[in-house]
Amino acid sequence: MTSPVRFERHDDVLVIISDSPPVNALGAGVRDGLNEGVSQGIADPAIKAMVIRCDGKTFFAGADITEFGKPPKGASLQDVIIMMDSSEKPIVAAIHGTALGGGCEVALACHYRVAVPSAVMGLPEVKLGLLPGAGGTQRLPRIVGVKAAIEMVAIGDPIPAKKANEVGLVDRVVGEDSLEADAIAFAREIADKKPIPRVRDKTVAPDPDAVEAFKQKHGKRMRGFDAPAANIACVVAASELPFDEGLKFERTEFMKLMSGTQSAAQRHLFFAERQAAKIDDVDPKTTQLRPINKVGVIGAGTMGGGISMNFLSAGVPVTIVEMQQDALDRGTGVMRKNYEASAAKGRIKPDAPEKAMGLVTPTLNLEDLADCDLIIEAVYENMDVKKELFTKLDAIAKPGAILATNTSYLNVDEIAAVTKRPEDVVGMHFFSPANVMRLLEVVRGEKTAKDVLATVMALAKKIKKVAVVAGVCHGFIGNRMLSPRQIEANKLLMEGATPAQIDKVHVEFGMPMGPFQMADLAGVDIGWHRDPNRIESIRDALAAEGRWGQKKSAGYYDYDEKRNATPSPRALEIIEEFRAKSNLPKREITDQEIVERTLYTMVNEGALILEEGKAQRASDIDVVWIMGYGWPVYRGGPMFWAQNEVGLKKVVEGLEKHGFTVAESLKTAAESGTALK
Ligand code: TC6
Repeated sequence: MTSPVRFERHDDVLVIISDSPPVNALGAGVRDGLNEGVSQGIADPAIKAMVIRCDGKTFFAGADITEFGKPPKGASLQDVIIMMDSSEKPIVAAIHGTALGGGCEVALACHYRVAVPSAVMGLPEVKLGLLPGAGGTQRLPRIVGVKAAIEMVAIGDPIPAKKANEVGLVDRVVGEDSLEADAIAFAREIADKKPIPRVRDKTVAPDPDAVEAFKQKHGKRMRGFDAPAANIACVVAASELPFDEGLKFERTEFMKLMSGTQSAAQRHLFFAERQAAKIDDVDPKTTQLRPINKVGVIGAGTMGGGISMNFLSAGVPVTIVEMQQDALDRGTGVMRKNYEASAAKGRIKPDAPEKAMGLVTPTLNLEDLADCDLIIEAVYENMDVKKELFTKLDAIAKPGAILATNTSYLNVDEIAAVTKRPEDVVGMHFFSPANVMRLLEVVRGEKTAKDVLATVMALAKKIKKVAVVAGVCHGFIGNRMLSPRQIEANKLLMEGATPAQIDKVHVEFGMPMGPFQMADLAGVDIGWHRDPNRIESIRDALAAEGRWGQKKSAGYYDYDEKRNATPSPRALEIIEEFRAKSNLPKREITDQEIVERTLYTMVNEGALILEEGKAQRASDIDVVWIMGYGWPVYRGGPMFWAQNEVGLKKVVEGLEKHGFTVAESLKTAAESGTALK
């Protein structure tokens, strides 16, 4: 097999070039090639310095994640790095694209680094539940200090070349189009400089205040995760231990993370996210996409406004339609305010709000959508309303325009059937707040054309969403799985559990909130028939007494003016009164029973969704629940959790114990020890 790494001599400089698409990940072949190249450079008396660079779109984007968990092959990254570091001839890393993870560690082990202005450098291992295990946690702080190093390893966001240059990570920013030539020239400049600067020879002062301040500031976002604390501990070790001992400490912590369930879950998510973009029977290479240069959004409420912002931020003009002028003004006003708030916080450029809002055409006239390439309706969730609207859109929209509904439950085929072009109709289910939440469920109707699907998937990427294809069924993937959880949570209340107990189990599991906290946030009155004489559930009883949740400072919980929740004696009384009427005996409910009945049932529903072909793969379900509903990233999504953390046998036993009908595919997978697909 030919090596992905080649060597080119430029007189006294040896250029070592990796060409391993798509991202020059440091797989065995690349590591062996680097090993060989650096060895040759060291051994050859005619060579004074070396340059390491990559072909293609990026410098090494990290270790090859697909190799993790498999038996080691080829030279280890650690050994290659130690050889580079020890070389008596200087090595220059020439960086473009993204120098990430192991790639950044290779650069740190080089004696000098040059980068093009568009390059970024970072150690994102924490996002995979890991830490930079090839000396990154020991070298980085020795260059940038403890405070900046912790930011980089425990959050994992990369920094641009200019910033890297300011903090000393990059020695020179070179020409965008002359990386190799500039790197070779730089190598000649420094070739005879002695001593060769080695990061390992530096020391870094401890900074306990910075460590503490970081933990205070980011404690909430790190809740439940193992990797951030391990990354921080390694950086602290770099400031307290000699280099070699620090390396050993890093290795031990790395191995702990690598063998744990969290990293396996986070790596699963990395690939699941990318897999979700693929549609089994649609080839993006041969499918001609429809051009989307203008989008129409119907409804300027919270949802319509949020949806519009996605396109505006991506530079796509939006025509936004409302029925009343005041609603239209309110809607566009909220959008502007949201943009201005982001600009004030420095999250977007100061002129971004003006730019985005300049792309909006507000109107009361549905006919103004005639020139739109994609029209998304975000109106009231009612089949008759949607059918009437789609009938009108069918008459207005230009031929080839994609007609999308943002429905979260309704039958997309039934909506499509009122048009003469059901092949152009698709579901685009955004999650609230639609300008923030990354998930987009793309609902594929029976007749949705393949190019419509491919276009919407590509567009999702453009507006930075993670799109998952779902089939038509009540609630699609996400809300359909929410349903058994809600049903069981309510039954558990009736049997003797409290809202606080059920929510606590969910929060300790890692969800941002439990089912009743969520109900209080969304509004206990949602879906209530508003008839105080018709009390059919605990929820009705609470709603009838005006306990509509956070907006009324009372729901399943009581709220103070800062919206802090405390268990509500009155809500508990209402629950007791309702329970007494049903004559159900009250009993002690264990936390385990709550897990089995509210979470195992979701897995069961997920298995049914797969059986019915409403999701393409189990990992798509995981993406939906992590991106759309706050399932803890470190548990990899419900299907991954069931298979890899709990075990399907145990899930099946738990479901059967409580009398649930278990999905056939779940039973079979549990019995045969195979994966749910
Ligand atoms: C590490 O380094 C640990 C070190 C410890 C040492 C002991 N490995 O994202 P895209 C694939 S941990 C294998 O769509 P983009 C990806 O699956 C690693 N494969 O492209 C996809 O395959 P598909 C630290 C990888 O242009 C294809 O490449 N590094 C890897 O939107 C294209 O990917 C990271 O965490 C990999 N490392 O973004 C960086 N990376 O076409 C991870 C990508 O078959 N990578 N693939 O679906 C990224 O963040 C992004 O891929 C990117 C490019 C920014 C490099």
